[in-house]
Amino acid sequence: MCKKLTVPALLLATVVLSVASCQRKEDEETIAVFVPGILEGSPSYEAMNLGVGEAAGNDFQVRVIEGGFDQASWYNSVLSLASEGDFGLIVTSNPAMSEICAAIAELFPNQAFLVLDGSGLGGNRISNVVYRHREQAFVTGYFAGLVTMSEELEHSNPNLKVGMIVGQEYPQMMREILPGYEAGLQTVNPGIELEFRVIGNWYDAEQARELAEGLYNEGVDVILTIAGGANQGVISAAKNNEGYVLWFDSEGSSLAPGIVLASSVTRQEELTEMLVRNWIDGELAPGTSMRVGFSEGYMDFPTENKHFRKFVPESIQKEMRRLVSQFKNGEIDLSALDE
Ligand code: RBF
Repeated sequence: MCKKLTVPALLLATVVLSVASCQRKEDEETIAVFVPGILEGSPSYEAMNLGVGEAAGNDFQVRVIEGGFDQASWYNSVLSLASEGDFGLIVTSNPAMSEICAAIAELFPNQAFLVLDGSGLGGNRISNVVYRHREQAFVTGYFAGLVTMSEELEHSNPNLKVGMIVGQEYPQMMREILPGYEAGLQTVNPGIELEFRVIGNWYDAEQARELAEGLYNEGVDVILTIAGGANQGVISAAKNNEGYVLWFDSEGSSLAPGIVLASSVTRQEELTEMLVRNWIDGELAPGTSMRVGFSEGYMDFPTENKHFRKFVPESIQKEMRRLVSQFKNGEIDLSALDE
């Protein structure tokens, strides 16, 4: 039974432990992290995994299950996790997982689910976080526009051509990320052309490299890559062709300073940690769906990063600081387009 206790600091650790076990039953103390793909190289999955680990600490066991790239198998994999009944909470991330988890939650109403980077189509049994990807992509597109227009950046050429390489087409990509990126580019200059390429999976770095080589050879100077493990191929092509790369979801500039010029990040690790802690405290209500972006503090375009300050011309830095603060303080709001 849970009691309120006032104790000296010395006993605090014991109390924290006993409070935690009050709040969740013993048989619920295992958390499953279902990775729809593989962990390595996928920014949003790595961040989710770190966030779960931080919230779980030593009190909760975490089992990480990599679902692999056969997307048709994910439903059955999660179904078997839920039917095992060993997991108090199943955590996962990507927009396709909302509906999969919602369907399984109908069959196992006592199973808690947390879907990060979800679609919002999760019904009222699962907890869902939806990112405002349109604004994330708009800010990235605006920056790409400034890069391709720049006369100061060494590898920016006179063509007004920008690239984007993605793992696959899916509703959030086609309805929010691609149009958001394009709108950002065209706000800088309506004459900028976008070359969009799809790899067809989230792992083939060699194919990503070939696609990126092709784009750089056509006169593209900067490419946004959203391709999980295949992102590495875009970096290789940029190195061989004196091109620039933009990163999505996590901070990527340290992977290739001066080549990965900027990143638009989500605070997926912090959000996961916070929401898993809420679950531990018995406060993660099923059916909650948060929609978050810059103004809620869960999205950013880090302009104070050391590589950004070193490699991006001062005038572009200044313009990006202005744009980012307009998103943060709500002066620019694209959310009406998402409804
Ligand atoms: N992003 C990755 O980084 N790696 C992946 O393996 C991956 N697989 C995905 C599979 C599906 C079916 C969908 C809809 C998205 C996937 N994403 C993946 C994209 C990711 O969830 C997110 O939308 C993008 O990273 C943009 O924020």
